[in-house]
Amino acid sequence: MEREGTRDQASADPLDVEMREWLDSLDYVIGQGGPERVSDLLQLLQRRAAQFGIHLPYACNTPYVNSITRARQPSFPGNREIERRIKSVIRWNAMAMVVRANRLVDGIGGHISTYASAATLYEIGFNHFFRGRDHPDGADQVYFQGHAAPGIYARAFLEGRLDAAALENFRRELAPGGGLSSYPHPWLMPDFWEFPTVSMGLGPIMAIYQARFNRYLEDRGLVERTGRVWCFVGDGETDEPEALGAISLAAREKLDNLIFVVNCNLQRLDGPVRGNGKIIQELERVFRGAGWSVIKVIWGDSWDPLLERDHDGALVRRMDEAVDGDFQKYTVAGGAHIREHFFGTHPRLRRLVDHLTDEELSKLRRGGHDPEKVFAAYQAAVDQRDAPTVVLAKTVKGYGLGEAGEGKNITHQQKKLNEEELREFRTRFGIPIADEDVGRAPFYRPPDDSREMVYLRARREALGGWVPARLVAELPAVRPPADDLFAEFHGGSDGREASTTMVFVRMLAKLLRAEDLGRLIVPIVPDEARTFGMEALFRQVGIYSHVGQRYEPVDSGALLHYREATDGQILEEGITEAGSISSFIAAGTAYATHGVPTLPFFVFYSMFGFQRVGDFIWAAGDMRCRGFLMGATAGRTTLAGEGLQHQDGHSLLLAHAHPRVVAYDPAYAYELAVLVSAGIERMVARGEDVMYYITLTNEPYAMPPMPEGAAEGIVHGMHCLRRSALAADRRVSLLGSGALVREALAAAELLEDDHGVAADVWSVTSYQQLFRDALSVTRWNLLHPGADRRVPYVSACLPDADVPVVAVGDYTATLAYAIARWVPGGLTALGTDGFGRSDSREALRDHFEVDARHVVLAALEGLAGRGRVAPRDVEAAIRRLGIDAERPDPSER
Ligand SMILES: Cc1ncc(C[n+]2csc(CCOP(=O)(O)OP(=O)(O)O)c2C)c(N)n1
Ligand SMILES: [Mg+2]
Repeated sequence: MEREGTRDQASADPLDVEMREWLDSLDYVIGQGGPERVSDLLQLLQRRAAQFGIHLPYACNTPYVNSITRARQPSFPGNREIERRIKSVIRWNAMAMVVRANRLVDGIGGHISTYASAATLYEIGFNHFFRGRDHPDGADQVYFQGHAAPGIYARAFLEGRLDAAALENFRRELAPGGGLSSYPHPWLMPDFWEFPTVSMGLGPIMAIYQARFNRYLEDRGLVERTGRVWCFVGDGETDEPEALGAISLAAREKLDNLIFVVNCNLQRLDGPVRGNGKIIQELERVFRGAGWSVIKVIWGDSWDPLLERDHDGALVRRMDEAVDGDFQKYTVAGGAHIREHFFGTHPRLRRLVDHLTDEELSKLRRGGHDPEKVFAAYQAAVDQRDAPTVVLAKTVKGYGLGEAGEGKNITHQQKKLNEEELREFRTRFGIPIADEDVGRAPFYRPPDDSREMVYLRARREALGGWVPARLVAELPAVRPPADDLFAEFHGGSDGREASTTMVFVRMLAKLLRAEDLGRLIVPIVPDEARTFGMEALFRQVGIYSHVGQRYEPVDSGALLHYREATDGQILEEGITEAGSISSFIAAGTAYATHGVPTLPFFVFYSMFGFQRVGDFIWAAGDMRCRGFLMGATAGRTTLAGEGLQHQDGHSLLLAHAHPRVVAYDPAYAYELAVLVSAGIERMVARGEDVMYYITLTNEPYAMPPMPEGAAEGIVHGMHCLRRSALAADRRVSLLGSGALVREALAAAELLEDDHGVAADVWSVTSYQQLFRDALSVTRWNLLHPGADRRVPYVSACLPDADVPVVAVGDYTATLAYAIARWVPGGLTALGTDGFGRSDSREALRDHFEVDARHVVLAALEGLAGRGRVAPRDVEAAIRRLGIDAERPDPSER
């Protein structure tokens, strides 16, 4: 700074002369040698300086100007005027959609200002880049910013894909004839939206793994060619850890099929994203540091002449110096303010804009609103090789809303424009709506044969069809696995001990070899393959790596060495559940996005599943994702030793609420086999949009053979394991789940041997499925009072109100209590409420009061309640079982 001051005062300073000479030399090389030569020379100088111990300060930032100078901008291939008119009409309809919806139903919501800021970013994409399904080079996959949806609908309206009635019912999906969903929801609009993005941060990471999965499909020969992945992100959204959390993967994998466009309108919901700093510079640092190509689109063309006259760099310095809070203010405060506060800080700067009026100053456009600058950026992005690209585009939030909100802090939630504001909007964008009509905010579509409509259709045709569009093409027939694949698991283990995890790994290995289906299976693990004993698969099918294996693994001599291969099948994601579930989603939706029905099996620590990435699983349901979520090391007391943060006693409770998740807690190999087989049948053969969540445990025990006819009950949620042969009038039914089935069986023996109580034992594989069935039957009965009563499956299994029912499981008691309403005599549930802790299984089951002794106690107590056992006998049993009745409640410890 001081040096600059000195230069101003004395132009004959020898230092100045020296500087001039250096700059002249540089100009010469730029003129003669081109950019590569310049870059080589600068690097040479830098290395030379380093030899003398001189290091440049570390900088990941370039000056606050466009990455692509005017001189390097490609010529614009489109018709600027027609594209502007199309965009204006879309702007109007997008705004009108929200305004009309809120007039009809006050408070129905919707967003105007986000799309208003992003219209050029999208329209350049639609007119020049986004490839549809018919494009010979493969369709692009576009992740739209969720709350920019009105703009995307408004374009589809012009395209003739949505009619005015649909727009009229924006956010009123239950209106007659249906309506448009608030945000991109494939579940609700399965022909239109592909990617749900409105839970912020999920879109960006899903897009990264989508781009990587596309490479996987190509490398494994499952798809010949895939298109590009475009992800539109809000600048505020980048605060979400998921949004930036995987960007280094994208660079490491050299995903040049991936383009992020960050709409830097400098605002989020409440106010500025970085009032005291600069979001574009911050993101530039982060992305460059991670190895991305970064293209900044900051200034529109009206700034170019000013920058070209900025010989001493004063303007660029001022651009660097002003913070985002200032830039937001310039949008709102007008030309005189900009002259005074931005250019007025230095006499030379002020002189630079002497020839411009205040109005002209206020119209100096930002780069993200300049079609040619945006086009240049996208062109550079698609031309980029070996790295992903992020386009950082500076825009104005609520662009065009004027007094109604442009750049204001309230703009995010602006949903209502008065007549005056509508008129201004109409005039600013030249929409042919008469003064007397404008107050109604009618939708407007140019005549079909107008130049705009002809142009718009021609562009989409040239680019291969509509975007977004979700299509489920006729899928190739996939032969189901042969029956004998599962047969071995039905037969039991002959007394040999195995855990359900071990059984599953064996099943997976066999499935991977299955004809047809095998190659479609995508095993996914977040660095836990060894934990689950899956390392044999490394050799069998290999770990996917685009570059293969460039090193000799340390364990190369071992049979099960760490084998990476370009056609490897396993996605070994490293320690990222968010990344793994993103891969799961890409694989589980490939049937729709690529017409390839890949079937993912994501195996993870059950504790780090629904709890950690539940929002992704919710989005996966919305996306109609298919696949298996395998929650290994499940059960609060079954995973011994690992303690409070690992022991999962509630993932089934979380899974319970996911509409498209079918959740199971199997105990035995044959149950697992029946469930996996049923899941494959539903997802692959019948094409149902469901995901299976299946818990796996690491407790080894002998696997019994499958009882005759058990399969149906296993799928419905419960089947009988043991019918008591005891002819006693005191009977109980014991329900066990997962590994705790064995506690129920042990309790049955104790009850019979010590108390003369006949005990039937059921394995409940899914409280969720029992609950859903009962709920649906109850609803039907409610709506059909005159008809014969239907009976829920669980009530049919447990019909006798006189027989106490005790449920024991390794999950919170809520799970079993969910069905209590349909168990005629009610039930007592023993569960594992409270934090887990490290100890042996035996100690933990005692602690949580879910071992066989506590099941016996609950059964006796149930009989006592029915007058079948005397209370003092229950007290005696407590003593005999060694239960301390006064110890603290485990759910609070
Ligand atoms: C996970 C999550 N948290 C909060 C929200 C609510 N929300 C919707 S839009 C928004 C602000 C978005 O700001 P930005 O990302 O900058 O997008 P802009 O509208 O400015 O383009 C917020 C907080 C959400 N949709 N998802
Ligand atoms: Mg923003």
